[in-house]
Amino acid sequence: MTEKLLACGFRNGQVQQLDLTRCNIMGILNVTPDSFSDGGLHHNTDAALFHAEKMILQGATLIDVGGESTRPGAAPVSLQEEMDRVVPVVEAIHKNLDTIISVDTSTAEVITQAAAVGAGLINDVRALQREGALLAAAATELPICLMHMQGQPDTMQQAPSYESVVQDIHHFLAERIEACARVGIGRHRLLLDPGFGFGKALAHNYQLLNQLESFHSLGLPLLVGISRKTMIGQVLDNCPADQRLVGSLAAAVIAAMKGCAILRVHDVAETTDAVKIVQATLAAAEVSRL
Ligand code: 9MG
Repeated sequence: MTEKLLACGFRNGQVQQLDLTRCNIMGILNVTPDSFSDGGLHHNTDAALFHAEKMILQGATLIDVGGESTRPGAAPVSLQEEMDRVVPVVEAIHKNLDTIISVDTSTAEVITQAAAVGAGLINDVRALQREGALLAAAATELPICLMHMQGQPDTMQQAPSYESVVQDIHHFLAERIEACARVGIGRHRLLLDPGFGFGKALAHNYQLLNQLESFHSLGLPLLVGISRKTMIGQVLDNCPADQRLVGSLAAAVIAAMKGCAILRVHDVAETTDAVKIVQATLAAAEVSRL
Protein backbone atom coordinates (compact mmCIF):
# COMPACT_ATOMS: atom_id res chain seq x y z
CA MET A 1 0.00 0.00 0.00
CA THR A 2 1.47 3.37 -1.05
CA GLU A 3 1.65 6.07 1.65
CA LYS A 4 -0.17 9.26 0.66
CA LEU A 5 2.43 11.80 1.80
CA LEU A 6 6.14 11.50 1.15
CA ALA A 7 8.43 13.29 3.63
CA CYS A 8 11.12 15.03 1.57
CA GLY A 9 13.49 16.56 4.10
CA PHE A 10 13.11 19.87 5.90
CA ARG A 11 12.87 23.55 5.00
CA ASN A 12 12.81 26.28 7.68
CA GLY A 13 12.32 23.56 10.31
CA GLN A 14 9.22 22.15 8.59
CA VAL A 15 8.95 18.73 6.93
CA GLN A 16 8.39 19.08 3.19
CA GLN A 17 5.54 16.81 2.18
CA LEU A 18 4.86 15.59 -1.33
CA ASP A 19 1.24 14.67 -2.02
CA LEU A 20 1.27 11.30 -3.75
CA THR A 21 -2.48 11.20 -4.31
CA ARG A 22 -1.99 13.34 -7.42
CA CYS A 23 0.43 13.46 -10.32
CA ASN A 24 3.24 15.91 -9.47
CA ILE A 25 5.37 17.77 -11.96
CA MET A 26 9.15 17.58 -11.54
CA GLY A 27 10.89 20.32 -13.53
CA ILE A 28 14.23 19.38 -15.09
CA LEU A 29 17.18 21.59 -14.20
CA ASN A 30 20.29 20.35 -15.96
CA VAL A 31 23.40 22.14 -14.75
CA THR A 32 25.66 20.62 -17.36
CA PRO A 33 27.84 22.83 -19.60
CA ASP A 34 25.56 22.31 -22.60
CA SER A 35 22.64 23.75 -20.64
CA PHE A 36 24.25 26.81 -18.97
CA SER A 37 27.46 27.35 -20.86
CA ASP A 38 27.77 31.08 -20.99
CA GLY A 39 29.59 32.07 -17.84
CA GLY A 40 31.32 31.25 -14.57
CA LEU A 41 29.94 29.28 -11.68
CA HIS A 42 28.18 32.20 -9.97
CA HIS A 43 26.44 33.17 -13.15
CA ASN A 44 25.45 29.55 -13.65
CA THR A 45 23.93 29.39 -10.19
CA ASP A 46 21.93 32.57 -10.81
CA ALA A 47 20.72 31.29 -14.16
CA ALA A 48 19.76 27.96 -12.61
CA LEU A 49 17.89 29.71 -9.79
CA PHE A 50 16.00 31.84 -12.29
CA HIS A 51 14.96 28.79 -14.31
CA ALA A 52 13.95 26.89 -11.17
CA GLU A 53 11.75 29.78 -10.03
CA LYS A 54 10.09 29.94 -13.43
CA MET A 55 9.26 26.22 -13.33
CA ILE A 56 7.85 26.52 -9.79
CA LEU A 57 5.59 29.38 -10.90
CA GLN A 58 4.45 27.20 -13.80
CA GLY A 59 3.38 24.38 -11.49
CA ALA A 60 6.41 22.24 -10.64
CA THR A 61 6.35 20.85 -7.10
CA LEU A 62 9.85 19.40 -7.44
CA ILE A 63 12.99 20.58 -9.19
CA ASP A 64 15.43 17.88 -10.35
CA VAL A 65 19.01 19.19 -10.34
CA GLY A 66 21.53 17.16 -12.33
CA GLY A 67 25.19 17.74 -13.18
CA GLU A 68 25.86 14.57 -15.17
CA SER A 69 24.48 14.25 -18.67
CA THR A 70 22.89 10.80 -18.94
CA ARG A 71 21.83 11.20 -22.56
CA PRO A 72 22.68 8.27 -24.84
CA GLY A 73 26.36 8.55 -25.74
CA ALA A 74 27.19 10.99 -22.91
CA ALA A 75 30.68 10.76 -21.40
CA PRO A 76 31.12 10.28 -17.62
CA VAL A 77 31.76 13.34 -15.41
CA SER A 78 34.41 13.55 -12.66
CA LEU A 79 33.38 13.65 -9.01
CA GLN A 80 34.74 17.17 -8.50
CA GLU A 81 33.01 18.50 -11.58
CA GLU A 82 29.68 17.01 -10.56
CA MET A 83 30.03 18.43 -7.04
CA ASP A 84 30.91 21.90 -8.37
CA ARG A 85 27.93 21.91 -10.68
CA VAL A 86 25.27 20.49 -8.39
CA VAL A 87 25.92 21.44 -4.76
CA PRO A 88 25.89 25.28 -5.11
CA VAL A 89 22.68 25.12 -7.13
CA VAL A 90 20.93 22.86 -4.62
CA GLU A 91 22.04 25.18 -1.82
CA ALA A 92 20.86 28.31 -3.63
CA ILE A 93 17.45 26.83 -4.43
CA HIS A 94 17.00 25.62 -0.86
CA LYS A 95 17.81 29.07 0.53
CA ASN A 96 15.67 31.03 -1.91
CA LEU A 97 12.75 28.95 -3.17
CA ASP A 98 9.96 27.00 -1.50
CA THR A 99 10.16 23.70 -3.38
CA ILE A 100 11.33 20.12 -3.04
CA ILE A 101 14.77 19.66 -4.57
CA SER A 102 15.56 16.34 -6.13
CA VAL A 103 19.20 15.59 -6.82
CA ASP A 104 19.87 13.59 -9.97
CA THR A 105 23.05 11.72 -9.06
CA SER A 106 24.53 8.25 -8.62
CA THR A 107 27.59 9.40 -6.69
CA ALA A 108 27.87 8.79 -2.94
CA GLU A 109 29.70 12.04 -2.17
CA VAL A 110 27.21 14.12 -4.14
CA ILE A 111 24.30 12.40 -2.40
CA THR A 112 25.79 13.27 1.00
CA GLN A 113 26.68 16.88 0.16
CA ALA A 114 23.44 17.64 -1.66
CA ALA A 115 21.44 16.30 1.27
CA ALA A 116 23.50 18.46 3.65
CA VAL A 117 22.59 21.65 1.73
CA GLY A 118 18.88 20.96 1.32
CA ALA A 119 18.08 18.26 -1.24
CA GLY A 120 14.79 16.54 -0.40
CA LEU A 121 14.92 13.53 -2.72
CA ILE A 122 17.60 11.41 -4.40
CA ASN A 123 16.96 10.53 -8.04
CA ASP A 124 19.42 7.83 -9.04
CA VAL A 125 19.35 6.51 -12.60
CA ARG A 126 21.67 3.71 -11.40
CA ALA A 127 19.37 2.67 -8.54
CA LEU A 128 22.13 3.05 -5.89
CA GLN A 129 24.42 0.49 -7.54
CA ARG A 130 27.54 2.67 -7.56
CA GLU A 131 30.06 2.06 -4.83
CA GLY A 132 29.00 3.67 -1.55
CA ALA A 133 25.70 4.99 -2.91
CA LEU A 134 23.43 2.66 -0.91
CA LEU A 135 25.01 3.57 2.42
CA ALA A 136 25.24 7.28 1.57
CA ALA A 137 21.57 7.37 0.59
CA ALA A 138 20.55 5.39 3.68
CA ALA A 139 22.25 7.94 5.93
CA THR A 140 20.40 10.91 4.44
CA GLU A 141 16.98 9.57 5.51
CA LEU A 142 15.61 11.08 2.27
CA PRO A 143 13.32 9.38 -0.23
CA ILE A 144 14.99 7.78 -3.23
CA CYS A 145 13.89 7.10 -6.78
CA LEU A 146 15.33 3.80 -8.04
CA MET A 147 15.51 3.83 -11.83
CA HIS A 148 16.27 0.97 -14.20
CA MET A 149 19.05 1.37 -16.75
CA GLN A 150 20.61 -1.37 -18.88
CA GLY A 151 24.32 -0.58 -19.41
CA GLN A 152 25.81 2.90 -19.05
CA PRO A 153 24.90 6.13 -20.89
CA ASP A 154 27.89 6.07 -23.28
CA THR A 155 26.94 2.66 -24.76
CA MET A 156 23.44 1.79 -23.48
CA GLN A 157 21.64 2.27 -26.81
CA GLN A 158 23.99 0.08 -28.84
CA ALA A 159 22.17 -3.25 -28.44
CA PRO A 160 19.52 -3.23 -25.70
CA SER A 161 18.21 -6.74 -25.12
CA TYR A 162 15.62 -8.30 -22.78
CA GLU A 163 13.80 -11.60 -22.41
CA SER A 164 10.71 -9.61 -21.48
CA VAL A 165 11.35 -5.94 -20.90
CA VAL A 166 8.46 -5.51 -18.46
CA GLN A 167 9.23 -8.63 -16.42
CA ASP A 168 12.99 -8.07 -16.45
CA ILE A 169 12.54 -4.54 -15.08
CA HIS A 170 10.04 -5.72 -12.44
CA HIS A 171 12.66 -8.23 -11.34
CA PHE A 172 15.45 -5.65 -11.28
CA LEU A 173 13.40 -3.14 -9.26
CA ALA A 174 12.28 -5.81 -6.78
CA GLU A 175 15.94 -6.76 -6.28
CA ARG A 176 16.93 -3.12 -5.68
CA ILE A 177 14.09 -2.71 -3.14
CA GLU A 178 15.58 -5.69 -1.28
CA ALA A 179 19.09 -4.22 -1.48
CA CYS A 180 17.70 -1.04 0.08
CA ALA A 181 15.99 -3.02 2.84
CA ARG A 182 19.31 -4.70 3.68
CA VAL A 183 20.87 -1.31 4.53
CA GLY A 184 17.81 -0.05 6.41
CA ILE A 185 16.09 1.95 3.65
CA GLY A 186 12.40 1.21 4.18
CA ARG A 187 9.82 0.96 1.44
CA HIS A 188 8.22 4.19 2.67
CA ARG A 189 11.28 6.02 1.27
CA LEU A 190 11.22 4.53 -2.22
CA LEU A 191 9.86 5.44 -5.64
CA LEU A 192 10.34 3.39 -8.80
CA ASP A 193 11.05 4.31 -12.40
CA PRO A 194 11.31 1.91 -15.38
CA GLY A 195 13.83 4.28 -17.00
CA PHE A 196 12.44 5.20 -20.42
CA GLY A 197 15.25 5.48 -22.96
CA PHE A 198 17.94 4.02 -20.71
CA GLY A 199 19.16 0.94 -22.59
CA LYS A 200 15.85 0.40 -24.40
CA ALA A 201 14.95 0.10 -28.05
CA LEU A 202 11.85 1.84 -29.39
CA ALA A 203 9.65 -1.25 -28.95
CA HIS A 204 10.85 -1.71 -25.36
CA ASN A 205 9.92 1.86 -24.49
CA TYR A 206 6.39 1.55 -25.85
CA GLN A 207 5.87 -1.86 -24.25
CA LEU A 208 6.81 -0.24 -20.95
CA LEU A 209 4.46 2.68 -21.49
CA ASN A 210 1.68 0.28 -22.52
CA GLN A 211 2.22 -1.81 -19.37
CA LEU A 212 3.14 1.01 -16.99
CA GLU A 213 0.30 0.20 -14.58
CA SER A 214 1.79 -3.28 -14.03
CA PHE A 215 4.51 -1.64 -11.91
CA HIS A 216 1.87 -0.75 -9.31
CA SER A 217 2.09 -4.40 -8.25
CA LEU A 218 5.43 -3.51 -6.60
CA GLY A 219 3.41 -1.27 -4.27
CA LEU A 220 5.46 1.93 -4.58
CA PRO A 221 4.86 5.31 -6.24
CA LEU A 222 6.04 5.65 -9.83
CA LEU A 223 8.20 8.38 -11.34
CA VAL A 224 8.36 8.63 -15.11
CA GLY A 225 10.59 10.63 -17.47
CA ILE A 226 9.63 10.67 -21.14
CA SER A 227 9.80 14.37 -21.92
CA ARG A 228 11.45 15.13 -25.31
CA LYS A 229 13.11 11.71 -25.41
CA THR A 230 14.16 9.88 -28.58
CA MET A 231 11.17 7.52 -28.22
CA ILE A 232 8.95 10.55 -28.96
CA GLY A 233 11.03 11.76 -31.91
CA GLN A 234 11.20 8.28 -33.44
CA VAL A 235 7.42 8.07 -33.75
CA LEU A 236 7.18 11.62 -35.10
CA ASP A 237 9.32 11.44 -38.26
CA ASN A 238 12.53 11.76 -36.22
CA CYS A 239 11.73 15.35 -35.30
CA PRO A 240 14.37 17.14 -33.19
CA ALA A 241 14.02 17.55 -29.41
CA ASP A 242 12.60 21.08 -29.68
CA GLN A 243 9.67 19.78 -31.76
CA ARG A 244 8.60 17.03 -29.37
CA LEU A 245 6.25 19.02 -27.15
CA VAL A 246 2.96 17.55 -28.37
CA GLY A 247 4.32 14.00 -28.35
CA SER A 248 5.74 14.53 -24.86
CA LEU A 249 2.38 15.80 -23.61
CA ALA A 250 0.61 12.78 -25.08
CA ALA A 251 3.02 10.45 -23.29
CA ALA A 252 2.66 12.47 -20.06
CA VAL A 253 -1.13 12.14 -20.23
CA ILE A 254 -0.86 8.36 -20.75
CA ALA A 255 1.50 8.01 -17.78
CA ALA A 256 -0.68 10.22 -15.56
CA MET A 257 -3.82 8.27 -16.52
CA LYS A 258 -1.96 5.12 -15.51
CA GLY A 259 -1.39 6.57 -12.04
CA CYS A 260 2.20 7.78 -12.01
CA ALA A 261 2.96 10.06 -9.04
CA ILE A 262 5.71 12.20 -10.58
CA LEU A 263 6.37 13.24 -14.16
CA ARG A 264 9.90 14.52 -14.89
CA VAL A 265 9.51 17.15 -17.63
CA HIS A 266 11.07 20.07 -19.49
CA ASP A 267 7.83 21.85 -20.45
CA VAL A 268 6.33 22.49 -17.04
CA ALA A 269 3.50 24.91 -17.89
CA GLU A 270 2.13 22.77 -20.71
CA THR A 271 2.43 19.50 -18.77
CA THR A 272 0.77 21.08 -15.72
CA ASP A 273 -2.26 21.97 -17.85
CA ALA A 274 -2.39 18.52 -19.43
CA VAL A 275 -2.20 16.83 -16.03
CA LYS A 276 -5.04 19.04 -14.71
CA ILE A 277 -7.27 17.48 -17.37
CA VAL A 278 -6.16 14.01 -16.28
CA GLN A 279 -6.85 14.84 -12.63
CA ALA A 280 -10.31 16.14 -13.46
CA THR A 281 -11.04 12.97 -15.40
CA LEU A 282 -9.77 10.65 -12.65
CA ALA A 283 -11.68 12.62 -9.98
CA ALA A 284 -14.91 12.32 -11.99
CA ALA A 285 -14.51 8.53 -12.05
CA GLU A 286 -14.20 8.51 -8.26
CA VAL A 287 -17.40 10.60 -7.86
CA SER A 288 -19.40 8.44 -10.29
CA ARG A 289 -18.51 5.29 -8.29
CA LEU A 290 -20.11 6.74 -5.09
C1 9MG B 1 17.99 12.05 -14.83
N1 9MG B 1 16.99 11.43 -15.68
C2 9MG B 1 16.91 11.50 -17.03
N2 9MG B 1 15.88 10.79 -17.48
C3 9MG B 1 15.28 10.27 -16.37
C4 9MG B 1 14.17 9.44 -16.17
O1 9MG B 1 13.48 8.94 -17.18
N3 9MG B 1 13.84 9.11 -14.91
C5 9MG B 1 14.56 9.55 -13.86
N4 9MG B 1 14.19 9.17 -12.62
N5 9MG B 1 15.64 10.35 -13.99
C6 9MG B 1 15.98 10.68 -15.23
